[in-house]
Amino acid sequence: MALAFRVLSLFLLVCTLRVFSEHSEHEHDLNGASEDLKYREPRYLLYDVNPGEGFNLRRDVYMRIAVLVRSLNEDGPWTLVLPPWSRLYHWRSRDVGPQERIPWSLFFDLDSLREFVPVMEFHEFLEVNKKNTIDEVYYLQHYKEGWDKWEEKMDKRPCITNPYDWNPESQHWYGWFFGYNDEVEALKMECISVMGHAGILKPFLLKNTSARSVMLDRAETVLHDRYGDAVFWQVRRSMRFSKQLRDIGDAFRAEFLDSTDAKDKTVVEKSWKNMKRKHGDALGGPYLAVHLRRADFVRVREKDVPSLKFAAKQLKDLAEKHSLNKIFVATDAPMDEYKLLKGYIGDSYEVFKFEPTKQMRKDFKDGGVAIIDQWICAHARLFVGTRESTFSFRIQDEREILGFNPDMTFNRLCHEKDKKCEQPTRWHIEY
Ligand SMILES: Nc1nc2c(ncn2[C@@H]2O[C@H](COP(=O)(O)OP(=O)(O)O)[C@@H](O)[C@H]2O)c(=O)[nH]1
Ligand SMILES: [Mg+2]
Repeated sequence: MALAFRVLSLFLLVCTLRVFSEHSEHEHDLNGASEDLKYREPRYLLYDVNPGEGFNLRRDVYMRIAVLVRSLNEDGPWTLVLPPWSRLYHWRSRDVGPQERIPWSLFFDLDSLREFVPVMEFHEFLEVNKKNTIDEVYYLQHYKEGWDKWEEKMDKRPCITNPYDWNPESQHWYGWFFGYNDEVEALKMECISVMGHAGILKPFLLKNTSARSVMLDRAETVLHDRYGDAVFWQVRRSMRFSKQLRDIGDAFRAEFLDSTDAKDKTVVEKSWKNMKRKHGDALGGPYLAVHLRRADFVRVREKDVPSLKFAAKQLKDLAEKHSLNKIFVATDAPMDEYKLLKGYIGDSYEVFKFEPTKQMRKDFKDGGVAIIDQWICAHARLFVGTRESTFSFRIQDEREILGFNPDMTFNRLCHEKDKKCEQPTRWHIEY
């Protein structure tokens, strides 16, 4: 079954690539020389992110790089190689098997991603690449001297820090490579100081290197070309969660929250391209959802994270105001904190939390369970998040895509001392 799936996905991938190259400007006679075939082979762009970054910022970095690769495809076929998910800081569960080398297909719908840009998994790349080396790695960094005025620029510079090591035996570079450090090496490694948007890398990739596979490490160093424009939203809309995770979330909504797409006006089109909702189109299920970010935030964002008691008060006030009797809680808090919160909310409201089965946790790991929480939050009548949490931000964009009234989305909990309680910036969808 797993093998059949892999064969099928490889086949689909090859089809996608073919379609892509058929539109390329380097169209040649298919019966032509091997030279032509060589030209038609795609180049591969790989990337990685600062190891300390969490899942939801990584999703944002994908968007920046996907826009770059799409733009590279105006010149010739390029494929974006998806960085496997390995050992993220927040994935602490010990009883779910190793949380390493997780392919994107566990979390995302790759066919949907491919409607924006050609992508492939890293293990697929290793298969088509036929060798365990990446041609060139560019480690992005800031300018050592800092900067006084913003200007777009990039320069090859000595590395300020360098996590890659030269292997004198193989004459290659060792590196982390998404947890494939025992198997994969790079032929060349250099550092580039850069200040600018992801698009600044395009001329470099087209003119200054002809390597077949190029990896950009610390890709979060470059910014979105245009944050919040229609292209930004296209790539965001293409980032659909995998069907299996959405199904689990939907089943939970139906069973406990009296929430179904037809009733809540959140039916999704088969392709994201056909989905152009307006604010207010979606109603959402009859529940309030909160993303209560705790764990490290209690320490590092002390001023923004309310006490559990004050969080409970805010939730009760909101539920009452909107006549909602059910409260769904997505949180990274330990169970005892969740129980305290539930106690503070009291018996006037039904309080829910998604509790995965042991098998679900094994199958989908901490990352998958978090996505199910996000999906359930995305379908609530009213959503309240945590300040500066990218986990909350991704729920907000999901709700923009579904077509909620922004008043029901851009809300957050506040600390008891924060009398102003400024609400989140409203990043509205553009088509
Ligand atoms: N299941 C679940 N996990 C969460 C929740 N909030 C945070 N997490 C976990 O903690 C991580 C937080 O990191 P990140 O994605 O960077 O979001 P941020 O740190 O809030 O900006 C998530 O990726 C999840 O693994 C939650 O409500 N439910
Ligand atoms: Mg984080």
